Amino acid sequence: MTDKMEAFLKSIASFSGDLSKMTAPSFILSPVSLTEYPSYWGENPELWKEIQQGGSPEQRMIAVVRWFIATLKGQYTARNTSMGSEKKPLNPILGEVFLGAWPDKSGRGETTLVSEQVSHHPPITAYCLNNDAAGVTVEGHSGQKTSFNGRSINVVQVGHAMLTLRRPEGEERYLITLPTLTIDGLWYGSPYIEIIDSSYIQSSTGFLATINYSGKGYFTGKAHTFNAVVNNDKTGQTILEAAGDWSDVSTVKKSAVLPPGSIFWNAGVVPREEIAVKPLEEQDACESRKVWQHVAHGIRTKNYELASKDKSRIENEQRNLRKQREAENNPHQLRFFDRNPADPLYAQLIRQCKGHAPTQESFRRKRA
Ligand code: HC3
Repeated sequence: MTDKMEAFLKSIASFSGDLSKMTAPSFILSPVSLTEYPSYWGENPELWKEIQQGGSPEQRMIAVVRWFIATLKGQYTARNTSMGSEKKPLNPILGEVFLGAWPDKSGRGETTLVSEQVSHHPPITAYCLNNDAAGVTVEGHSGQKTSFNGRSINVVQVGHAMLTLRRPEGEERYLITLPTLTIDGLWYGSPYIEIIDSSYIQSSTGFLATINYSGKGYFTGKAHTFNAVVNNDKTGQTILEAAGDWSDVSTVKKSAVLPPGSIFWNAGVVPREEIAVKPLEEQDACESRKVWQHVAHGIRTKNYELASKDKSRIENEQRNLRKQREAENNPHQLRFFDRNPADPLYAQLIRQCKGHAPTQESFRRKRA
């Protein structure tokens, strides 16, 4: 381990609060802002069509669970694949936005993403993905509470996602809670994520998916393992049990709808589709890649002096803007989202997700 890494670990050990604000060694820095991360929810657009095509509430619930499992590979392993290890993302500024889309292909329709930094302290990103052809919208927000236990970082995710499926007979909702992560491999200078504990998907159609995660421990265990059980709320009947590796292959263990032993999801054969974003010249000043263009360039070209100089410039401008707003009693206005301190839809569905600490508020895309 390098001296820099050792110094970094010592500083994490004595740090309490928001890890995203910590100075990390240069080799751990990512040129990507956290406002871009909601795009991981949209990288399998074909699966949205399949949700809508499900012929019964059971089939649609199973299709939602499959889509959710499919997103995990991108969410939690993408930086390892593209940059060699988990990295520290850029900490978005208040009002920073990330906009993009996955184009229409073979009639599946266009999927759009709007993501906005709705809070800086604590950092919270709100997002909305939409596909009119599939009749699917995913809205949510994401924040983190981090702690260090001497060996790994524990990240409790604050927030949730809500998938809305527009059907001829009315809307169906699927509340998705977010799993807890650990960041291991720090002592080897090669951080990676494992997902632990449980997360849930509760549908308004009366099904609860309980997804248990385990990973590669210090001595034993298999990386990226999950077991998902979907039960009917009223009858308690299990309509699906699926298990395997969320970043690779999983199979159906038990189901009233799918053949036991069949592949549930094979992350190895379906490539993740990256979002398309406007060229820099066409982006406005608040768009993420525009805000961070010099910092990102500095990190990519290992010009850390440039990166750090421009990062300080951005942070100073933010500090001044904050002071000015306070002095003028002119609070920041959200651009694309409404903050909803008590969402009744969320309150109704979260009750079923036993054991999950509820987050109070939600963010919904402003309607035109
Ligand atoms: C913990 C994390 C920031 C949050 C990232 C989240 C939870 C954001 C929402 C996405 O849907 C999923 C996701 C994936 C990765 C999570 C990041 C991993 C590392 C980063 C820390 C703040 C960085 C600090 C740790 C270290 C040592 C790598 O620098």
